Order: sequence, then structure tokens, then C-alpha cells
Amino acid sequence: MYLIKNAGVYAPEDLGELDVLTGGGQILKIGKNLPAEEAYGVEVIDGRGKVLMPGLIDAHVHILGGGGEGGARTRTPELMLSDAVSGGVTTVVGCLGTDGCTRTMENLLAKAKGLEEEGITTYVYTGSYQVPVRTLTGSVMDDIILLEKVVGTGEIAISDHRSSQPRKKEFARIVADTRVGGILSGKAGLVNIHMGDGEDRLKFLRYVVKKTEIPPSNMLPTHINRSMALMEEGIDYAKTLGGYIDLTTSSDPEHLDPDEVKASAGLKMALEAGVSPDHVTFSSDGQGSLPVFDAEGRFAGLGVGKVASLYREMKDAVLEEGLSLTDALRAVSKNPAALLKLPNKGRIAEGADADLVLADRDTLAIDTVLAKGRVMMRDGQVLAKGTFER
Ligand code: FWO
Ligand code: ZN
Repeated sequence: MYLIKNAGVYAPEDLGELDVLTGGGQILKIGKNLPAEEAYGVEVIDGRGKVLMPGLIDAHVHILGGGGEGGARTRTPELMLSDAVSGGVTTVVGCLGTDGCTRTMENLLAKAKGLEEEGITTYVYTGSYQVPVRTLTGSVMDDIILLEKVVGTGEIAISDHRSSQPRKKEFARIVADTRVGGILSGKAGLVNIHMGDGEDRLKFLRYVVKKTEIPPSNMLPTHINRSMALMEEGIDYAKTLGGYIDLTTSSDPEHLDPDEVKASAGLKMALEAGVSPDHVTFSSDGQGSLPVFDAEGRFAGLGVGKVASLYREMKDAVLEEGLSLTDALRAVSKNPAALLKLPNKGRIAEGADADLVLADRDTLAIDTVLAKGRVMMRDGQVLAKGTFER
């Protein structure tokens, strides 16, 4: 049991300076001057001068590794536990990307189970870029209903030279099957959609919202900040159709697309344009490849996404863009939790999971991280290492 005393609590709403008691993997009590019952083995953590935030939720991580667009030597490495913990990320949703052949659903599920055993909370999307969707059971709906960790489908590529060039009705069918799979299993049924640089941009999503009975909350287009044109269309989609947009926080200066919008700047742009603060999320694309192709579509090099970029962009949204900590935190806690239908994640409340990040109030440097009530990082040092990490 841990009693975090006198921290500024951002749930993500600003609750002021409070004590938070955890035990059995949950947040048990939030209040003023909670007594430290040492007798029950309560360990006190001093929260003075610090802010306490919900553990971050990263809804797009290539936990198995991804890449390969430059040949086999460019297949990226898998996620290590400390990559997530050191970035304050306590929940991840794993996905496959371009390579849905050598990267398999069996492997993805095993990696998700491994990370769960090591101490963080994991889910996965079924499928990869490709259409028809490469599932485990042979059906999108069955994968979601029958496989506990499968919360949706993705990352399905559209408007991209690497997509399967699906037709809009094929796309609508994937969203429909995913939605019903979610309804029948009490899970999100969320389609994570990879947006490329193609000119059709969000046309398929507009089609689903306007021409079917499916609500926009079953679709999350990611990489919206990969160009200013897509950023602007994403803002319009969110404002006029109530759509949700996800900004990718990983970027590799060496392979930076000149037109790319930094996620923290994109969040400010969206909020200033009048997009509802509940409709913008960040995700890292961690361990995914960040490939660059030239005008003729030739591979021109690649970087690797980092889960740590999620926290960095949340921090920059506050320290560089001047957003409130609440507005910045929503994008990595409450909003992904709502879309993923994870009621016990992404918030500091009694009964919620004890996924918590304690950071310096001024620099937002991470001090302590709890995942499912276990201290994974303390005084800035990662304590919980993955099985094969030093
Ligand atoms: C983005 C994942 C991209 C993989 O367009 O989609 O390739 O399979 O590992 N990454 N293809 C990166 C941009 C948003 C910068 C992926 C990657
Ligand atoms: Zn992608």
C-alpha cells in the first residue's frame, strides 16, 4: 500500500493538493490529511512540490516491432518494459503495421501477455495495414469477441501508397464488424486508422459518418499531424462531424517530413480552432518505423518511434505551447480511456486502477511511476526491468 501525500492531483482535472492511498492495485482513497497507518504496511511517498497524474495510455504501439520497408534489416526491435515505464506509460495497445506477414497476431498476443506479466496493462488491435484484415480466427468480429485482449482493429491503412487501396464500402464493413464485435463483447470496438499522405485523406471516414448509422467514436484516425493539410482536414472533421483525431508524437529529426506538425503544437492548434478537448488524443507509434519515401515512392531511410515521445509531447504542450496540464493530460489519459472503453484507466478516482505518475511540478520531470499499484520507477530511477533488461 502506498500513501502519496500532498501532491497536486490532476485527475486530469485539477483537484488541488490531496493525499492518495493505493492498495491491491487500486486507488482506495483520495482526501486531505489521510492518516499513514504504518501498521498496515503503508509506505508514504512525499508528493510536496509535485503533480500526480494518471498513468499514460498509449493507444498505438508496435510492441512486437514493425518496419521492414527498407528490407529485412530495417525490421524494428520490440518494446522493452522500461521504454514504457520511463515515459510514464502504464497502458499500451499493441498493433501491427506495414508487415502483416512476418509479424503475426499470435506473436502480438504473446508479446502483450509478456508485457502484462512484467507489470503494465496491455491490449491489442487485430489486423495490420492490410485489407482484407488478417485476423486470428478468420473474422474481425470473432477476434474481438473471443480474444480478451483484442479491443478493436488496426492499424488499417488508407490514403497511403502502402495500403491495400481498399474501397470505401470495404472500409465501412471493417468499421461495422469492429463496432458490433465491441458491442457484443463490452469492449471498445475501435478501428485505429493509419492515415498516409494520399490526397483522399479522411474521405472514407466522412463516408462512414454521413452514410451509415455508425458513430464517429468507433474510428480513430492516427498520424493526423503528418502534414499541415491533414492536420487542417482533421480539425474540420472533428469540428463538423464530431470526429476523433489522434496525433503521433514520435518524430525523427533525421527523417522529419518538412510538413509535419509537432503533436504538442497540433493539440494547441486544434483547441484554438474550437475542437472539443475530448476529441484529440496522442499516441506514440512507438517501435514503429518512421520511413521516408522520395517523390517517386523510393525508400529513403527510416527512424524508429519511441513510446517516451508520448510524455515529451504532453510536457511540451504545457511548457512550450502554454496549455493547461489538464488539457495536455486529457490527450494521453481520459480521452484514449474513453475511446478504448477502459473505465478504470486514465483517471485518478477511488476505485480506478493505481496507474500513477508523480512528476516535478515545474519541470514535469518524472519522479515516480506506479502501474497496477506497483512502484515501477522511484526518484527518477526505473526499478522494474523487463525479463531480459539489465
Ligand atoms: C508511420 C508504422 C508511417 C511500421 O507512415 O505507420 O510509416 O509498420 O512499423 N509509421 N509503417 C510513421 C509516420 C507517421 C511518420 C507506421 C510503420
Ligand atoms: Zn501508422
